[in-house]
Amino acid sequence: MANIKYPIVDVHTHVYLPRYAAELRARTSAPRILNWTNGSKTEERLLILDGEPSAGRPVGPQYWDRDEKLEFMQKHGINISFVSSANPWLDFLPAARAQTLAQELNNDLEEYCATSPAVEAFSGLKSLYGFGLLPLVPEVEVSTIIQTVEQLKSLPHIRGVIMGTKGIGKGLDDNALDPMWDAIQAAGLVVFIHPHYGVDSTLYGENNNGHVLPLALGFPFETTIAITRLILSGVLDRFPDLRLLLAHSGGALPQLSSRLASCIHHDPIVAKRLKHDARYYLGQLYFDAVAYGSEELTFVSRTISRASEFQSGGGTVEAKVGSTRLLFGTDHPFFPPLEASQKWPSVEDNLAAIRGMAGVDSKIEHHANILGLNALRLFDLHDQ
Ligand code: 5CU
Repeated sequence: MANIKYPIVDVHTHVYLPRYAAELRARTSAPRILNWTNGSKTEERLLILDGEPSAGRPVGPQYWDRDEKLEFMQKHGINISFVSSANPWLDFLPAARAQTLAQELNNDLEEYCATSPAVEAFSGLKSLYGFGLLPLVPEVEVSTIIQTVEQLKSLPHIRGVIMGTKGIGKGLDDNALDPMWDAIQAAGLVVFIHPHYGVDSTLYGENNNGHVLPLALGFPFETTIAITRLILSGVLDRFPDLRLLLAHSGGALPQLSSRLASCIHHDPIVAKRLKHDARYYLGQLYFDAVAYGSEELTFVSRTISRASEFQSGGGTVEAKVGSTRLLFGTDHPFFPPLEASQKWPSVEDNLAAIRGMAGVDSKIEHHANILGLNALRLFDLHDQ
């Protein structure tokens, strides 16, 4: 299958739209954008993570300027990006403000994508599509969330929704969210589940390790817990057509899925609750390929493929799902190069990881799937 024609599609790439950046600038506590003066130089800084130094980190147009996104894509040969708001979304806002801002930002993102250049080699396709936002905050009416799902459905370049792990305050496994899952499933929107809170930075030790523990471990563990809770609560049984895309290759879920299955089996509360073995549900999920290593991606792919062995009646899992459920991502504008460089090492690492996966290296269509075709299928985009 050499010479396959396929686009490179980035499903994990973020933006702080100008309206959102303005919201952060108006704040006096995290999350916020502040002016930081160092000697004679004043620059804007971003403060979003728990425990981040009070001066935050440099922030600039790479976070909000669409031209910078397009330039980054061109530099790395990326044809299409599915852009999502970066964390912490609307989590910190009161319900009324979250509701208004969600609708406004969704319209802004539609405009951002709708007016993006067409992809030359793939007629009918734009270079930018988006994941919208829902007002997922405590005290919001679920009917308001459903209205926002309806809004997203009406925006042609918005193909999904990004959300964190808190739901409306009680996590994603909160039964009160069932009408939301139902509406999202009916709308055919893809849900991108992304972490923000990590785990307590003082857990099991006190040394200062900068952002390493929260980003390398806290983020993926948060995703692992959130998706495990969804599985345990039966959401994937009740909404089998829900399409969930997990950040950072699903965190530790692939690695821990057999252990999870065993723990469920031995637990009197949960043992009879689920329709399937826990490992089955991996075949129902999508995983970004933001893992930085071939061995890890190979493992994730094999673990997803194995899901078909755990069918217990009802529902079908494709026989070889592994490479059709992994999707290339960059995490732009996070993880920028430390020195001026033509290409971003973080992106090059993720591309090399895909190209170096065991068992797929000689099969060009597997690369094509992970680098772009899986995304076209997942988001229902067709070259004309
Ligand atoms: O570097 C970071 O803090 C982050 C973040 O906050 N969100 C993300 O998606 N990637 C990296």
